[in-house]
Amino acid sequence: SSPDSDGCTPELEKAGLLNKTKIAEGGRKLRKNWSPSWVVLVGNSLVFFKDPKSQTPSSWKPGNSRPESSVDLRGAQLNWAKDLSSKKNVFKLRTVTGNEFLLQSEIDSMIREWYNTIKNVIDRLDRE
Ligand code: I3P
Repeated sequence: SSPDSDGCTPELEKAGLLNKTKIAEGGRKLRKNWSPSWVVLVGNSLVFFKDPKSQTPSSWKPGNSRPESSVDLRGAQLNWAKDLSSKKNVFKLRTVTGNEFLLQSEIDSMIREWYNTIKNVIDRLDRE
């Protein structure tokens, strides 16, 4: 069980390296700029870290290093996005605020795991 037995620190659910590009900000389309991102799913948020060098367990503990950005999954939409990229294994995450991200991995099993894990969080929040 977690050392945080008071439940005040959200559970770390998943972390890994994915290719990421933001394609819209507040509904306004952005130019794609793919880059590797260290992605951490913690509580109701997907948190993006820029520096792939800081991939140690201590560095992605909440609060230990500064995220590049983070996404609130409440009300978010998740869809496979075959038609939005020439790359394989791409899904799109759209926030309630109209920010859109594409996430991608060359590893089929990895992208499927991320899709399923994020989907589960969104569905759980929808039921609350
Ligand atoms: C884009 C770049 C992206 C590509 C995008 C291009 O060109 O090659 O990798 O997206 O395709 O426009 P640039 O570097 O000149 O901005 P994918 O790799 O996801 O296909 P798109 O315009 O069809 O989205």
